[in-house]
Amino acid sequence: MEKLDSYLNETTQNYIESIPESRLKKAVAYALGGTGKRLRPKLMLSLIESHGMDSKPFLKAALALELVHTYSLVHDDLPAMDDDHLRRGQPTTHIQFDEATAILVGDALLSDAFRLIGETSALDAKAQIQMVQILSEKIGSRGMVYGQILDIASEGQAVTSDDLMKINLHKTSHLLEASILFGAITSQRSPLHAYESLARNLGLLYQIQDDLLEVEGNEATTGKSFSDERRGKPTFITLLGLEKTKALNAAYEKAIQESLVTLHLKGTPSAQLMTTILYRTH
Ligand code: GRG
Repeated sequence: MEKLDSYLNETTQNYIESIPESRLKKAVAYALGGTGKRLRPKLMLSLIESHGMDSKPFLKAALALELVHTYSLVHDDLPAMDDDHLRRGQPTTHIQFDEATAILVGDALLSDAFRLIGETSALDAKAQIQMVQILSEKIGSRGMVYGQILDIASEGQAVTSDDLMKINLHKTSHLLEASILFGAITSQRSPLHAYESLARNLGLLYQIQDDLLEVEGNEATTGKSFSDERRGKPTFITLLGLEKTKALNAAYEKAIQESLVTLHLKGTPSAQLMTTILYRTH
């Protein structure tokens, strides 16, 4: 994973250098900094490496996933959305800069993501178009943005655990699905739906873990503020109780382990990364 971190640092730096000198450039660099884990590009790159390929030629497409993820966090933290002040162990972008700059940072990151896919010259045109279609589908009006509006609409409403699952599927799983699909397309794997289903379960587990960490962790270890709890938003724990939430977590963990066996990923970099997610403490 250290190799992937070093690759990603360099690619991120080159991307930042491609932006004209401006407040926007400084704020983009700031938003991409901090303690971000860069899970989404690592999911793609580690899957490529798991299939015995060098992931370096595909770094730009991997960075596109991190740009989209960072855009979603910067916009989600805005006062009109979750109104958060701490992200990745540092003040949120609109606190450090201002709201207009934070909106533009998100706009730039989202737009530039598609440029980076087009600039990944190791991918043929067919693969690039497939990735553009998948990413757009997974994050747009039927994906992550839909999840965000469902989340906002659910505030103050009676929400069931199924509603919460639907929100999480759209807000969290879909971008993880795109990340794994990017890796599967690059390494020419099929059937794609098997990889998609693995990522879907990983995203749902990730969100259940967030709820568990919110009870068991604190702001110092997670580096983000616990706005859900403060805003009285429902979580799996408030809806199902701690024991059932832990059981749900264990069921997703089992499904993920089974997929890793079916896809012959056990013992590969991809499985190692997923294990760090399964047993994360922040
Ligand atoms: C604003 C269009 C729009 C969408 C926002 C992603 C999202 C939708 C909101 C962010 C808040 C949230 C709880 C999202 C769920 C996904 C999630 C667990 C994000 C945190 O991802 P990590 O842990 O963060 O990978 P780092 O900082 O490590 O990259």
